[in-house]
Amino acid sequence: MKIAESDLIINPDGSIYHLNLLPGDVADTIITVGDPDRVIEVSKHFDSIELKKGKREFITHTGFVGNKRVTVLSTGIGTDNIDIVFNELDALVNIDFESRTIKEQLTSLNIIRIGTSGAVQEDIPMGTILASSYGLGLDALMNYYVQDLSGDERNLLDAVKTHFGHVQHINPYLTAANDELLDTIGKDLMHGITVTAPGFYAPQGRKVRAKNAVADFVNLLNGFKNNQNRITNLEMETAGIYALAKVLGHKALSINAILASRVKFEFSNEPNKIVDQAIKLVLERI
Ligand code: R1P
Repeated sequence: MKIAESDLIINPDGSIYHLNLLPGDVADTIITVGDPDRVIEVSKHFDSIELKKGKREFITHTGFVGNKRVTVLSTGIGTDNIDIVFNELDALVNIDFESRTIKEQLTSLNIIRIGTSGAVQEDIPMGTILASSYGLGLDALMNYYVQDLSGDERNLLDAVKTHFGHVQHINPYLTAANDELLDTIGKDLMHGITVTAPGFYAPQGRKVRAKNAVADFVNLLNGFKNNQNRITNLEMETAGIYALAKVLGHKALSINAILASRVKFEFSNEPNKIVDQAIKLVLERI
């Protein structure tokens, strides 16, 4: 079936609407970062760069690490941006732009987020590089997609919903990391459930001037336990990445550079160094 021009917008030069990329501009291994300035911090480690493009907050560099073709792309902040990035990346590889139809042979991308994050458990030191075993979304993105949960995901999500019982207005969703990427790129790293919030201040329990509607938010998160699973950290993209990757048939892993402790009320004095360690670790393992 032909996809409508209003549903999948292709620019006059044949590029996809927001990302400004042509099919073929992206590698099968894609690193996503939130901050557009972090793209160059990743691609400066590439052995060669074949392409640099961008539009809005979506900056893309594609090149080679050894023999491996890799793309690094900035998403900006939040799961509303993840919706755009993931649908457009998928379209670049899985939609024939000429006929506007889904290709018969689908491509499954490997997508690795390198992002920053705050810890919600006391025993997680600043500078930890943490791999998200699950993404737990407190934002509304997955109210608009049909998700097919595994038994394991369903049980864990049910336990979270019971724990959040009194906070009725949140409808959380949950997706596991891709096992293969977690066992390779995420091997030897601390693992945990990463909470994805729909904002940075009250939606992550920060108190500045406005009055927060959810009391003791960080304690609500760090008090959750289910078998060996606990909530380790907070950020703003992982759950959307995991959920949409699975819906679209891609593999995803989120690597978090822990720059803050939300329980000790501290922020790192060497954030760039920690992020660089996370970047080098991922590039060595992809
Ligand atoms: C908030 O400051 C931003 O930092 C974190 C959050 O997920 C959010 O995007 O990640 P990045 O450093 O990758 O942007």
